[in-house]
Amino acid sequence: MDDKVRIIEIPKIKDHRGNLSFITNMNPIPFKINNVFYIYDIPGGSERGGHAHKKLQQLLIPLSGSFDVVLKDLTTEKTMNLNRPDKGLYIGPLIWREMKNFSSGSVCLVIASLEYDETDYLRDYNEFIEYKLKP
Ligand code: T46
Repeated sequence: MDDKVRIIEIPKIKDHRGNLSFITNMNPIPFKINNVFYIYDIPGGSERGGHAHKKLQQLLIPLSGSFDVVLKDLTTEKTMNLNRPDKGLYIGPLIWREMKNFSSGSVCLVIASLEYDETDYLRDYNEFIEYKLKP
């Protein structure tokens, strides 16, 4: 799973007025940006995700607060806690993700390589496994 999931450091301009971080196409992310969305006003105890993407790559950034991302491949599973707005989680294609334990007031920014397309989603775990095992 390691080549498809990793923390990417986002450039940070430190300043006595506060920090500024920036992302442009291909820097520091390895794809061209085609969709940007954010998840916010998340009620306590909510869980999101619960799917994989066939082709889409993305970077998840905890702009505020923190949350856990559970990542599953065919044989491996790991949980990553995201809590710094200058560290994003890159997730490549065909990785199952679940997002949980959102802290109060957390905001998750998602930068994605493709526009929203429901046919790119695998929302059933068994279907995800079958898709991965397909020759
Ligand atoms: C992902 C995680 C991290 C749109 O209409 N346009 C969009 O650009 C997106 C991303 C979603 N939608 C619609 C599709 C659903 O009717 O918004 C609704 C909620 O989407 P979903 O249940 O997939 O939300 P999450 O938070 O479970 O997943 C989202 C992204 O969909 C997904 O790509 O990896 O955030």
